[in-house]
Amino acid sequence: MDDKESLYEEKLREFEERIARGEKIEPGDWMPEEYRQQLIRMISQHAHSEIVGMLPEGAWITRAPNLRRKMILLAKVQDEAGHGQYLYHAAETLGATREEMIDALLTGQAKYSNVFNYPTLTWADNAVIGWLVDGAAIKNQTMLAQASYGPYSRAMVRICAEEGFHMKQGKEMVIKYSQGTPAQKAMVQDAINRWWWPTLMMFGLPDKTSTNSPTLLKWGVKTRSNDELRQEFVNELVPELHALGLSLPDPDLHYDEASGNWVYGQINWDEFWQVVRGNGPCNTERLAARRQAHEDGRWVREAVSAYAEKQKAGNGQG
Ligand code: FAQ
Repeated sequence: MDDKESLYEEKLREFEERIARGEKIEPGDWMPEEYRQQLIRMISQHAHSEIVGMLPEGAWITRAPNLRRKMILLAKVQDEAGHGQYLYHAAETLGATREEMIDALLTGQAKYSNVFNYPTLTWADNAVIGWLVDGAAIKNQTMLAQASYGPYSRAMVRICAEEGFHMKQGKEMVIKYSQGTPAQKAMVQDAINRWWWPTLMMFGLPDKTSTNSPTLLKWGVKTRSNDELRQEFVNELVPELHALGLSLPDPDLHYDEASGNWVYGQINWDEFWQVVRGNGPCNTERLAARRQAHEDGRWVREAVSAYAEKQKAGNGQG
């Protein structure tokens, strides 16, 4: 081993010891390049998911059934924009630029959560997104609040507090509609039937095929595996939905006494890859909406940078 290699090994050992002691890695601290790249990948995908995730529910703001629901939905969609901001900032601390990340999203190179490429066909979809999709997001993000990278973990703490409210408002609606008129019950059941499988896919690939998990687990970005979190989510949701007289679109779903798990059927990973690779029902529409929003905001970005330039020139003169 030459000097350069042994220095690297020494730094890596210190880095791993810090993580094992539960210390946070902060911007500017030494970190392996692979750790930095994994974090930029995951945090930027997460940020894009929050921003694209505003669209399916945002489409219902003008059609909310009453003022209370409209105010809640407005607040929720606005929260998601804030989450995107925290996360883009967290990725910037690792050296990624906002322009690069946004460019990757708008050119279709970046991934974002599969689940936001499905349409919201009825009002009940907002209820089910709140309970199921936000519920799945919280399960994952509560773990990520323990992540070894300080800025990501702190962003998660703030985000989870808001996601808790999102989940509760969705659950409240599902409970209400499941006990409402036959039409309301049918509407919420239909929404569950359409969102169940895409929600399970949100947790990522099965452990045996998840390419990124080993690195993320080794360096404390994730502390639990995709399958563990998915199973915990299923175990929590199934009895609660059944208690409301709602069913799940999985003929193989059954309770296994030995493991204490609700065992679910085969997830359609072919569909998942179709959606993630750009061929889902709404990918084109989602990216078109983001591109339009980016274009509409161009004058704001130009005005802000012109103002900043002017301030700089002014300061220079002073
Ligand atoms: N969708 O090796 P793995 C929300 C990709 S936020 C799309 O298993 P990993 C809030 C993956 O990127 C929801 N792509 O990946 C809200 C990788 O590709 P790459 C988002 C996926 O990273 C609620 C490849 O497959 N949450 O909902 C997905 O270990 C309501 C191999 O996969 C986060 O982003 C997927 N579901 O595990 C907003 C949390 N799964 O990059 C509005 C942070 C996998 O190698 C309304 N992220 N892929 O080319 C994570 O925890 C992880 O990144 C996972 C995936 C669990 C998403």
